[in-house]
Order: sequence, then C-alpha cells, then structure tokens
Amino acid sequence: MTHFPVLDLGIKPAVPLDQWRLKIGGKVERPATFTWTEFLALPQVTDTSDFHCVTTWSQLDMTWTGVPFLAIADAVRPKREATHVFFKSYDGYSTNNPLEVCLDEDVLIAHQWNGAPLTVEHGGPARVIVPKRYAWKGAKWIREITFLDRDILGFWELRGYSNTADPWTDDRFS
Ligand SMILES: Nc1nc2c(c(=O)[nH]1)N[C@H]1C(S)=C(S)[C@@H](COP(=O)(O)O)O[C@H]1N2
Ligand SMILES: [Mo]
Repeated sequence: MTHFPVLDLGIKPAVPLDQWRLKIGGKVERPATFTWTEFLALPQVTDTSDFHCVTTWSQLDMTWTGVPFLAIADAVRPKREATHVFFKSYDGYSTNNPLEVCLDEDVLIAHQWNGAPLTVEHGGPARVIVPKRYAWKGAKWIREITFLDRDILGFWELRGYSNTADPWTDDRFS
C-alpha cells in the first residue's frame, strides 16, 4: 500500500505528546483522562482491515496498532443507559456511532499504521478506526470520547452523510 489519500477539514492540529490527552466521560462509572504514557500502557492490538472513504476509494489491508475500544470501555465501564458514543477531535471534527458498533473487536484507537507512528496527516498521535463503517466514522486526532444515552450527530452526519455509514450497502448519504 503506497497511496493513502488525506481527507480532512484542512486543519492538521500538531499535538505534542506531552500535552496530548484522551478524555473519556459521559455515561460511565469511572471517567478517565489518559496521558500519552497511560494510553500506551492500556492493552494494545495489531489488526489488518480495509478502509472505505465516501468518495469511492477503498484501501485494502491496512495494518493498525492501537488500543481496542473494548479496552477503553473496560477501563471506564459504560453505564447501563449508554447506547451511543460521540467522538471529538483536536481539529473540531466530530462523529458518532452506536455503542454496539464501537464494541466490535476491530475498532481501535490507533497510533501506528503499517508499523510506524501515525503521521499527523493521517490523524496522529492517535485516531479512531471503525473498519466496518465508512472512514468518516473514524475521528483523526482524537481528543474526547463521550458515552451517551441518545444519538448526537457529528460533523458530516449533520451535513447529509449517512448516519449508519455501512460500506457494504453503499450507504453513503442520508
Ligand atoms: N478529526 C478528523 N477526523 C476525520 C476527518 C476530519 O476532517 N477530521 N475526516 C474523515 C474522513 S471524511 C475520512 S475519509 C478519513 C480520512 O482519513 P485519511 O486522511 O487518513 O485518509 O478521516 C475521517 N476522520
Ligand atoms: Mo471521507
């Protein structure tokens, strides 16, 4: 894989690792804010998956390393009423997913791509990847993850992209 297009709002936030934080809150028993060191101390996995953008390109066999969303959920313990998850990024981007979509074992907060630290263009220090959804459902430069008892639309979802974003049914626009 050599060609990996960059798609974002045109802002590429540079977040120094010593200032980077990942805040997890909302409907959880134990809200947490992870420093970079604490984040790397969470369980790590490497997973190969495909990547589908709304603009028709797909990237096959992308290898990501990061913290499984399941490990985050384990650490903060979602409350019974949590049904949705809202993701906020350092560039002002946001996106949303049902909790059950996030609890798939291939959903990662990735910080390496194909064995190297994730570059800033592609969302480093860390980005979310949701392999079974279109790429806009994965927030680059992730800053905050909030568990909710209802759905809230993110940046593209508010602007007409499909809220379910299933690449297999070609479900691009709502
Ligand atoms: N923070 C943030 N995350 C984002 C975006 C963005 O603009 N900002 N764009 C989304 C869209 S539309 C796509 S297709 C993918 C692109 O990821 P890439 O630039 O690594 O190819 O990131 C998604 N995540
Ligand atoms: Mo996209």
